[in-house]
Amino acid sequence: MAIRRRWPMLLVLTIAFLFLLQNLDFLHVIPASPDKDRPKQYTPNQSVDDERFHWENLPLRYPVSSYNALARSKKTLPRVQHAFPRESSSHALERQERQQEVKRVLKRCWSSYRERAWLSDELAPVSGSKKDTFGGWAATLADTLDTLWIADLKEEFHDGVEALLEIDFTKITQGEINVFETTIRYLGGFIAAFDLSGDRRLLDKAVEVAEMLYIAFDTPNRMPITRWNVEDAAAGKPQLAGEGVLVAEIGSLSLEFTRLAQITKNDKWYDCIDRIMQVFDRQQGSSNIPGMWPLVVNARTQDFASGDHFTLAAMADSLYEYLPKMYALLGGSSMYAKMYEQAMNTAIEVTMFRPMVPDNADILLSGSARSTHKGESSLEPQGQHLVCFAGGMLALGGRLLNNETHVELGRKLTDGCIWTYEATPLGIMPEVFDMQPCPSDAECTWNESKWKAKVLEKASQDSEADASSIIQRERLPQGFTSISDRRYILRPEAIESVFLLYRITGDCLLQEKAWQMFTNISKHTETEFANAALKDVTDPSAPKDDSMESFWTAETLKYFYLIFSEPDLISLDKFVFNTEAHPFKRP
Ligand SMILES: *[C@@H]1O[C@H](CO)[C@@H](O)[C@H](O)[C@H]1NC(C)=O
Ligand SMILES: *[C@@H]1O[C@H](CO)[C@@H](O)[C@H](O)[C@H]1NC(C)=O
Ligand SMILES: *[C@@H]1O[C@H](CO)[C@@H](O)[C@H](O)[C@H]1NC(C)=O
Ligand SMILES: CC(=O)N[C@H]1CO[C@H](CO)[C@@H](O)[C@@H]1O
Repeated sequence: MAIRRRWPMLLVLTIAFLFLLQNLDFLHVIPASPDKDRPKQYTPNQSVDDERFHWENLPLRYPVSSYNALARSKKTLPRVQHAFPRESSSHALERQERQQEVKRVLKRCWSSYRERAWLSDELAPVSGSKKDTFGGWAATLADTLDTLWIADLKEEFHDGVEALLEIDFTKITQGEINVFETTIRYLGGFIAAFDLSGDRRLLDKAVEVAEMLYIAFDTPNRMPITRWNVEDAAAGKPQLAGEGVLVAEIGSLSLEFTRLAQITKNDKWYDCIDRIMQVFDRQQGSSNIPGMWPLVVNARTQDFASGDHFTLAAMADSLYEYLPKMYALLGGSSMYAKMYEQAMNTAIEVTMFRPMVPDNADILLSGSARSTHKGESSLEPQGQHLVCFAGGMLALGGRLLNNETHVELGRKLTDGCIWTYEATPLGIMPEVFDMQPCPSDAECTWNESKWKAKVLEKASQDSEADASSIIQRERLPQGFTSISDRRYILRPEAIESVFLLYRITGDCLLQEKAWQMFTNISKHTETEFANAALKDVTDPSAPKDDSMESFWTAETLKYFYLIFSEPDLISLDKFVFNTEAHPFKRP
């Protein structure tokens, strides 16, 4: 409390001082264009005479001379959702029972958070204590609001909104914040909660977070700092964009800021992300694997093409996911259509493979590619839980851009995730593992001795062991050649794609698979208070981790709830989900 009170006064003095300094070289700064003829621009309700620090009053070192304007497309995009027929009453009954079970788990987690970790970032689900992991601004609360609304927990929602209004985004509990995580969880959470409820106070909160994040873009080339020291920024210290930044972190801020620009009719919010996406667009053909961008890029020199590691998986993921989603949110856009199509043409060819599995299932996984010379690449046949989003992305992109091949490939990738869930003793997929690619997608017959030979090769450090003893010791299900991370951290990506594919294709089998995933997950992760991450999905007796990240209630349970809802609840023709499962209204 003491810190919270003292902070703003200190800052006001520092800023006043820096403002004076700044004014000395004011002539070097290009003045921002006045917000001309935009009468409808939204003005947040902020009381200016409170004692809080206001980010929007911090002078910019590098203001923009004219904003890249948000375009409004008149195009009608193709229908995304399947035309669902009327369901039978027995199907409806079973579906509703399943949905109530998801809701029960959600309520249980929420009341433990309310009781034991209120206004902290996370509940610690094993010990029943709390922790701050994302800036200390009540991440679970901000991230879960829209889930509460969707699951018709309106009392909990309103209670949450009241508490949220007290969260002060100038109160920092850690030196550095992750701009991407703050954008997708907090900004995305507030925007979606506003889009659903229409409560203006949530929009004001979204603007408050965005005004803070906007300072991360205040660098000479307007590229944002992705791991950002908030205290230094608040003190007005000079900033430079990073030289090695993850493409996911710099490339997936676009949906949130674009939606904010649409709601507030303020181009400032679109401009800041458009400058980044223009660089991705211009350099898409220049990397070693044209169409894709390397995992790490240089934001300071704006070199987005040099690097040798290419993947749709961790640390790149939502850069690609946001391409078709931006297309949807903008109501069509030739730049995003081109970026999506070129990226997928390449990714399908160089990262996706059919693994050799005992039942010869016709499934796909998405691995990584290495390339040190333009035009050549080698596949790393890794599977990750996180990359399971890719099935849903391709199905959505395929519908929006009329490419049935993408919908089919999206289904095979989703089936790959379902398959790996079913292959482990707990019925839950591990974080990271390897499988053996078949010689071709068409020729893929299980060969046990080939699998064992690969297991031996991968475990080369124990030359004495034979394949069978490695398989036993490592608890490798048939088809897995190694498992390098055995955890399940309550992640959403598999159910996310199962949900999207269900809404897009209408295949009821996907609801059955979702139910199986849900029952296994809720059974194995349940604790006295809530649900916890698992240390090892291949060992039913393994202990749990004392962790429940906010995406469990923000994403995982939301998608489980929605797959058992009527298909017009958050229809994909009316909403687009950000990468934290926050639904934004499509214009
Ligand atoms: C603006 O916020 C104040 C509280 O901060 C509230 O009393 C007032 O009613 C709000 N005005 C509008 C127009 O919402
Ligand atoms: C559909 O996608 C595939 C793979 O990306 C591509 O090869 C094909 O040309 C696309 N078809 C159309 C009609 O765009
Ligand atoms: C299985 O793979 C081994 C090589 O690992 C090969 O010698 C054998 O012929 C294969 N079996 C079949 C039925 O293809
Ligand atoms: C491994 C495991 O527990 N799998 C179970 C997952 O859930 C379904 C029922 O929904 C069971 O049939 C599986 O045995």
